[in-house]
Amino acid sequence: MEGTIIKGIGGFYYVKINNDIIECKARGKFRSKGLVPMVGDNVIISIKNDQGAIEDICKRKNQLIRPAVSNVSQAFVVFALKNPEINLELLNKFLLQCEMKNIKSIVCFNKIDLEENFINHEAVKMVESAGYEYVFLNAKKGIGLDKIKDKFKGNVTVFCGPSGVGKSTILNKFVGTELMETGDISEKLKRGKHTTRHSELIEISGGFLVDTPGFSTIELSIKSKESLKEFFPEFFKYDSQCKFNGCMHYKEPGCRIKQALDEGEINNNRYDFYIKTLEEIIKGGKDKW
Ligand SMILES: Nc1nc2c(ncn2[C@@H]2O[C@H](COP(=O)(O)OP(=O)(O)OP(=O)(O)O)[C@@H](O)[C@H]2O)c(=O)[nH]1
Ligand SMILES: [Mg+2]
Ligand SMILES: [Zn+2]
Repeated sequence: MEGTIIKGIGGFYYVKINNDIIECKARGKFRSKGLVPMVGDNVIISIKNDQGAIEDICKRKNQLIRPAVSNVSQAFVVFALKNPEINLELLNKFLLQCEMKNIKSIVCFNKIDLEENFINHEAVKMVESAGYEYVFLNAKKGIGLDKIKDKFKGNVTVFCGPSGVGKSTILNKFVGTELMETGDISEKLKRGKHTTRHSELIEISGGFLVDTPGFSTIELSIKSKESLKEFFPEFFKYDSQCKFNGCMHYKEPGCRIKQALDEGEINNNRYDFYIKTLEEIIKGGKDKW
């Protein structure tokens, strides 16, 4: 039987199969291979005397470290239009991280109540120009959340973004309890900040939601400077149109991407971020921000 690990506690894994949740132990053979089952894994299990056993782990599509979840298909990248101000570079880092992990990203611009002219915000123009989906939210009032809910079906979804933007507020609305501490509460309960919580998958609208926000720290794991451009989807339509094969859209003459930049087809902030990241890779040794 095949199912999905939705929770792991003290050596037990809880595997969801259709409408059942089966408590399973992992077989010893995983340990010897250095493979540990994780939340999100699709697994083959057997059941004997009411005790489930994980027999095999299906190949992972991807793997996040914080939270430790595999097979994430979709990320809502949350930023607040104000309080805190959007850091465009950081937003691009989140988008790049999702591309590298093969996760579809949808940007959530939260706190629209604090920014009158939010539609013309620099960040919105940038995200639009790069071709990413985005939604506007007022999480506190629950405005726009239905647009997110529609997208859960068939996905394993994670929320990510910097501190204070409203991730816990949004998750609370979906999970329906005060499971996630919001900023207001954690002020009062400082010691709660260090309690380790294991992530769980929660079934919502025909999909799974990771119940803790993901990667506020970002790992950059690009194998070569040549592959960076593959993670900028707005470059794709100019594929093979540069003068030189293998053009890195950097200092090469006859670059179609730089032409598109001059013509305003490619967003300045996106290109600047691409070059900055490329230079960091060229300088070498940088595998973390
Ligand atoms: N004005 C306004 N405030 C909001 C909105 N959504 C959330 N907030 C407030 O923003 C603050 C931070 O929200 P959180 O949900 O704790 O943010 P977070 O992203 O979980 O932050 P970390 O846990 O530090 O990563 C809280 O005081 C929320 O009440 C919104 O749409 N408008
Ligand atoms: Mg939070
Ligand atoms: Zn080029």
